[in-house]
Amino acid sequence: MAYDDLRSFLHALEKEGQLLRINEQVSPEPDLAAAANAAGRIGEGAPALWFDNVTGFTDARIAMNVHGSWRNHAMALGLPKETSTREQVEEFARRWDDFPVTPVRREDAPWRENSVSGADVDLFDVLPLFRLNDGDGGFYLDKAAVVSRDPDAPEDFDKQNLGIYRIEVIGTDRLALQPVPMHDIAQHLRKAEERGEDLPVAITLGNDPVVPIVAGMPMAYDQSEYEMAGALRGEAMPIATAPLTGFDVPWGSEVVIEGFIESRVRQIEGPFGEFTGHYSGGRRMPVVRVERISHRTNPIFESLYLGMPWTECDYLVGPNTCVPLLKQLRAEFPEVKAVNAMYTHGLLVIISTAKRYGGFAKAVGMRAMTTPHGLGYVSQVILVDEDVDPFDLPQVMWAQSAKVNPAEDVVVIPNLSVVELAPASQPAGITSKMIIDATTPVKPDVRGNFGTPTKDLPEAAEWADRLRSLLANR
Ligand SMILES: [Mn+2]
Repeated sequence: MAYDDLRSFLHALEKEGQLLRINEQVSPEPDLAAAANAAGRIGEGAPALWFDNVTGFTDARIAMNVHGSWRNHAMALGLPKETSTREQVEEFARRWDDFPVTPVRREDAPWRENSVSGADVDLFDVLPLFRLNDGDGGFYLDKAAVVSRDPDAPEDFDKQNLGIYRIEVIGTDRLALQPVPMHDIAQHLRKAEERGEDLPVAITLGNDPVVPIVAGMPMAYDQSEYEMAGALRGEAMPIATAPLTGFDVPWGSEVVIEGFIESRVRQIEGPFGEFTGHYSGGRRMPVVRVERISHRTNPIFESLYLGMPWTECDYLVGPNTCVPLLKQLRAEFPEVKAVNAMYTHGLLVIISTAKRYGGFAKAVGMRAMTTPHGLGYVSQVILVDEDVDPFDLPQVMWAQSAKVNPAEDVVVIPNLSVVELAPASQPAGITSKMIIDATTPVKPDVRGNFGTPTKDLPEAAEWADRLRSLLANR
């Protein structure tokens, strides 16, 4: 079952005990972020958090940690909350094959109820802003889906992009936005700036729970996030036309902010506590001039805490990174069995694969580094045999400890691209990358003494059942 907006999803979470209303009065800082931070520290099944009694705000409704547990992530996909992580990834991969599902356009978008434009725009009037980590340089919109179009192909629906970027509020009608060079919006901005034009953007806040999943997903440049949302939701994604830009935005958004990235203007943005568990410093970033805000009556402000993993961010970018990598690799290498990109936004990736011939696994590792996700993130790849489960870390460590001959199986490639946020990059945005080939060599690669592996005895499975029943009936 699909949710058409954030509100209906929050109701569903509440019915399942996966939303917690904080009724007592709290302060905007540090309580809101500290509570969402703590949600990642209380064990599995943490709920979404709802605040509407915040000191200093007369009319605020704030939702945090909406995707911040495997239970909530399952429900975002319309699955029962008990669905295991593995089953969620597998179901996600099945639904990927339904792509593309054409979205449905609706006229009556609820965010049309209220709007301000021009000199009346004041972001602080609409959004209850607060800081997340105590070293952050300002207020952030960190779960907004940003819509932009390719200036060379403005009518091309598939090249219209929906992406999540960190956005700092730097004035009543000014935002600083970080377009990572590997992301689609950076290509749109580069083309606009080459023409000396501003780039229109529609920044949508508080969306149905599949929108942040597709907006943060490394798809091909000309694959539509809305058509992928339809595949993941199991029904067409409702969209509407934004009044200023004419862009396609989610029908159900709480708030739609429209404006222009000003051509060739940069301003200091940051610092900001990031998904890497480190702050990124202040850097010069493009500036958005906000010209119109449309919003629902009593809008909900959705924010996401991120910092030292695990946080909501890690759930949100887990399966939506594993599955595109799996599918993109399999398109050329059907031998690839499974991909685990769950750690620190897939800076490290574990891939299980069968081998066509000697040296094959290393080729799979190099290909992972050149996928849309790989160009900006994958700096380490561990390759394991097809019978090793990349989600079973003790198995992976067994493969690495027993099968790797470091001089030949560890390959380091210098000076490749990575997001500037990667704390180990030097200079920022450049890193060496490593392949650890922990697969068993096959001909003509005859290295090592792997001739006779021990396998679990054929009778072991039956004995496991026997032991379980003996223990249960003691
Ligand atoms: Mn895109």
